[in-house]
Amino acid sequence: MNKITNKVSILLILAGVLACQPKGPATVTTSDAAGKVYVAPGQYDEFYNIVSGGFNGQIGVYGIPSGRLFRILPVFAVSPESGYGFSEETKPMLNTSHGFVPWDDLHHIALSTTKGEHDGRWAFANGNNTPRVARVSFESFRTEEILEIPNSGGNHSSPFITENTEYLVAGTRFSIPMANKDVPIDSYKENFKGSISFIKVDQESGRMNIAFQLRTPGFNYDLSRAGKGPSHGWFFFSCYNTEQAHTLLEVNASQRDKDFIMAINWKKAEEYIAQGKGRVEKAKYAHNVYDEKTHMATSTIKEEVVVLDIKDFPDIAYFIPCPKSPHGCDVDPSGEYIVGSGKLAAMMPVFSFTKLQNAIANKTYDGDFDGIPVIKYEAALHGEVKKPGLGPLHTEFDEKGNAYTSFFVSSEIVKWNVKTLEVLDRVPTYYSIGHLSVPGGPTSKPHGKYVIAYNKITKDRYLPTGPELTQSAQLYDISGDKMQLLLDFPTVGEPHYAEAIPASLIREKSRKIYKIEENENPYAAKGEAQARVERKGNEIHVYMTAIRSHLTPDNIEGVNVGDEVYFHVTNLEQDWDVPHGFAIKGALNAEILIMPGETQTLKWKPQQPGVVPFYCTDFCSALHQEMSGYIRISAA
Ligand code: CUK
Ligand code: CUA
Repeated sequence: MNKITNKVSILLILAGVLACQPKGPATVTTSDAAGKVYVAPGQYDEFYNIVSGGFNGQIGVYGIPSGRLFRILPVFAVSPESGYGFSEETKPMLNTSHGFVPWDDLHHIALSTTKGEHDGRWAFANGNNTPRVARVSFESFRTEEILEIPNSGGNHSSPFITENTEYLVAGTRFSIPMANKDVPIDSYKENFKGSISFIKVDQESGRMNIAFQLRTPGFNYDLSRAGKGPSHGWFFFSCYNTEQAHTLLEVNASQRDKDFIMAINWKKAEEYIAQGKGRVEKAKYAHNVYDEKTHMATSTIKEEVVVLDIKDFPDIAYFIPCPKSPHGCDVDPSGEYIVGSGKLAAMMPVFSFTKLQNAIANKTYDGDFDGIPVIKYEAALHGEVKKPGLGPLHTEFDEKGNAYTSFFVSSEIVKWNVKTLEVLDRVPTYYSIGHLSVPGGPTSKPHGKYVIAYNKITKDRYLPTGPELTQSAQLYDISGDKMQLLLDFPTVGEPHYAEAIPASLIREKSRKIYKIEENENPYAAKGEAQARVERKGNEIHVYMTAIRSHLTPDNIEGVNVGDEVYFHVTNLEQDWDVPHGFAIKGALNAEILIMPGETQTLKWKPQQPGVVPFYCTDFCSALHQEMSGYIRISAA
């Protein structure tokens, strides 16, 4: 065992020890802490917390400081609760070049910004597994767009946004042979490449389009952040496995003393693309859009991407050495400092954007990698945070020049000063924190009142529920010099990244009314007079309306075994918060849920003769139980 693998083993053992022997203090329930998280009945929380659901494939919406769960937004996973992925209108959202993929592993959230500040327009999220990014609207609180990412394997360095949401950036975690080439795995160094997609975001509609992809060396790309303020126009990526190992069995990927932070001048890349220097490559990927007017999703398969090979352009990319397997790569609110969190390193380097620019101007290089300049470590270094903790992962910031870094192995949050690099405070987390979030923490305008820890292990913190314990978050007050633990709250799914945003930016716009007269769904029945049943061959189309407290039509006959029945249910309500549901016995799909003014369709293939009841599934009035009907099925 060499020295390095030794070190890795020690870290892993330490992590194991911590996980097995949780130690106190387990509680901090002072009335002071309770008062700070208490949101009186009928009152609102100050922040929305938009939290990744990890392998649940969804996003959780919580209130801060109360930690109350408001909503689960399905993104990459079907949702029986809302009918997402079950209704005919939403099924295309989960289409990919591989077909219908109703699950994914959602890690990161990016809330849209303007001039580096949260603007409350959209949330973006990544699907790691079948590489995708999604856009959720804060008006509809619904996934409105999903874009598959070609040439990507494990879409982890994603999605991160530029200062004005010009681009959403998605970097591949695994390098792979491009264009699905069938090559021996041990030809890694020769054939495997990285790929980073720059996805243009339309500022009006939010629609995403892959503007270009950068072809990069065969590393693993873990996380990234855009520059802001002085560093606007740049993007920084943490890279590990710069050894380009294709098996991790011998901890191959951690042999080097330093890996890299890759600095990309995306404004330059944009110029080359505008000059037509990109090369068009074949690549299949799905682009799915939910239309607000028709209330329907459509999926389009696209065939091409434009590629720039960074090694062919001398002034797009630079490598900064960063010890050791950097995970998080975070930019402070001023845009000057870039924090590299080497998860196997004993200190944390902080780089200076000004110094990086000087190093580039003076060519203060330490050779190159594959033709791409490697900046001299010291030339870009602002300084190192010494012995901060074990296993640094992610850093967020407050507005007073402080940084908060999560340490997975030593299970703590450490507060330090970005300029002086002095460690100011540390608090334990229970246990093994992954990401953390300060409201506005990744933006140029943080609201440094709280930091929220998203933990990997919850041993002994909650009532046990079998071997699978709840996932969990913890809320800390950071308004004073010392951090104070206020609250534990469970989360649904494994929380990776999350962002918290002032509620005032979202609250009012989300009270959206879909006007029935603007409903352009071709199957809408915009009043009870339009409710009807039509036969087209063996298809039965039921144009149904729902309003408190009846479904129309509520007695349907003339349907045979072998017919395909489409229930197009239009919710005629114009009170913005009165959805109706619809379900029928034996349908392979779940229920559907129809928002006021909308139309959603449930498809059903009756298998046997008889009379089958259907009903509204969402309690909507005192006569909710009466919102039902019968359909008669006759032998074919
Ligand atoms: S990763 Cu989960 S702790 Cu996928 Cu953002 Cu760092
Ligand atoms: Cu409509 Cu219950």
